[in-house]
Amino acid sequence: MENGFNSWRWSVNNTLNPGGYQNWTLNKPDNVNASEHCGIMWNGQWDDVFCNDALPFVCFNGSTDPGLKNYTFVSTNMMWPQALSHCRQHYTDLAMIMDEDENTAVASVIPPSTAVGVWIGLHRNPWQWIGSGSRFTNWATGQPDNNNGVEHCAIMDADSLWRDENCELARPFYCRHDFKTKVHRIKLTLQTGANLSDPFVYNQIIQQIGAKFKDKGLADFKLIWKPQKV
Ligand SMILES: [Ca+2]
Ligand SMILES: [Ca+2]
Repeated sequence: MENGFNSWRWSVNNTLNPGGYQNWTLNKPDNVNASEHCGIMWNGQWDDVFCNDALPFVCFNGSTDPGLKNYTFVSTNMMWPQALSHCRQHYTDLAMIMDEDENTAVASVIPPSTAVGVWIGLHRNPWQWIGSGSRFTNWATGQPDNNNGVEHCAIMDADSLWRDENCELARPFYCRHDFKTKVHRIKLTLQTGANLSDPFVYNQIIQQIGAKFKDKGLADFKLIWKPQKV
């Protein structure tokens, strides 16, 4: 539950626990096969597992403040995203746990006969672009695999495909440069009998105006023309 942008957080407010309480099983979370991004309670402690596993879950009604939650066990097996929707539809959200008392309260609503882990509201976004909300990915087959549990940064190979790698390896890198775009509007009056809505005529005029711009030494521009009848 660190402050990193892809750290574990609670679904109800998508934020970290300000009090810092956590109750992971020893050596968890371990993100096996780089595919464990949702949290369960198992024997009163937490583990990260595959979000598409179908499991029972615990919802809560109440406030995000400690001690103000009523927990409810739902025995229907669902994947984490469906369990989240169910809790939000019928209760406040998937279980949020702020301290030891709340952890005990969640554990106490899970029937002792439950032989599997139980979803709680823990989740994380494993990969994010720094400084961008882009969701585009281009992973190589089998990647990311978090090999040896230490691959938390991404590289692009000569085949343009991505692989997760150890962040401490020294490698060449790409930087990002944002180009500023300027928009200019020019009003032209044409006297012509041609049909200006004809795509052929449209392209002819764009090409001729573009050629004039190039004659004047302009290199990087895009022309858009909107005919208006007078
Ligand atoms: Ca795990
Ligand atoms: Ca890898």
